[in-house]
Amino acid sequence: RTNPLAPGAVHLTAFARPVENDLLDAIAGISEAAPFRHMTTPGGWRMSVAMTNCGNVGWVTDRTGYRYDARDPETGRPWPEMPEAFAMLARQAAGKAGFEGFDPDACLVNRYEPGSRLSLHQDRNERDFDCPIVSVSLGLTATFLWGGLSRSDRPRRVRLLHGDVVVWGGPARMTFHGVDTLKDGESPIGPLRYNLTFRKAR
Ligand code: MD3
Ligand code: FE
Repeated sequence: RTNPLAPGAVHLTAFARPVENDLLDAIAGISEAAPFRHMTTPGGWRMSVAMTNCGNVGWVTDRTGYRYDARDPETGRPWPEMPEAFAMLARQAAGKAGFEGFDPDACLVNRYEPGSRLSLHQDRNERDFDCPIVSVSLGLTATFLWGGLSRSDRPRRVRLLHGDVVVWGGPARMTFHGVDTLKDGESPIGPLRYNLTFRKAR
C-alpha cells in the first residue's frame, strides 16, 4: 500500500517484506566486517542506538562532530560495499515515490534494543538535499516522531512496522524527526529493530 503521509513523504507498507531475508543476511555480513557500535555525540553522550554503515561513505559521530567518512574509524578499513539487494530496494522505493534514478552512496544501519531511542534531529550532513532519504524498518514496531521544519513543532507519531519503507524527499526532507523509546515485544526477528537509511551523501 502506498500512503502519502504529507508532501514529499511516502509510506510503502510492507514493501521490503519480499526481500527481508536478503536484507537480514546482508546486515549479518556487514556487521561481521564493521561491527555495530554505540557512537558518542559531540556533546559526550553515548547513543543508545548501535550503528554501522555500508557504501562508499558512512555516517559517524564522535567528540569532534558529525560527518560522512570513507573509513570505519573503529577498524581503519573502508566500509563494506553496499549489497545489491540494498541498492535495488532503495531505488525501487524511491521510484514509487517519484524519485527516479536514486543512487545512494551511503547506508546507515541502526540497531535498536528495547529502551533505545533517537532524539529529535535533522539529517543535514548530506551534500544535496534534493535527493530523498529512503528508510527501511525491520523487527519491532517503532513509534517514529515526525516534526516540522522547526525543532519546537509538535511531532506526529507514526508507527513503523516490520518491512515498512518510507521515502522522505522534497518538503519533508529537512523535517525534524526521531524515534520514541522502543518497547519490548515480539517480532519476526526477535526483540530488536533494525532501520536502514539510504542516503546520497556526496
Ligand atoms: C525524515 N533514523 O538514521 S528512519 C536516522 O528509525 C534516523 O532509525 C530513524 O532518523 C530510525 O537519521 C528514522 C526515518 C527517517 C529517516 C531520515 C529522515 C525519516 C526522515 C530524514 C528526513 C526526514
Ligand atoms: Fe534522521
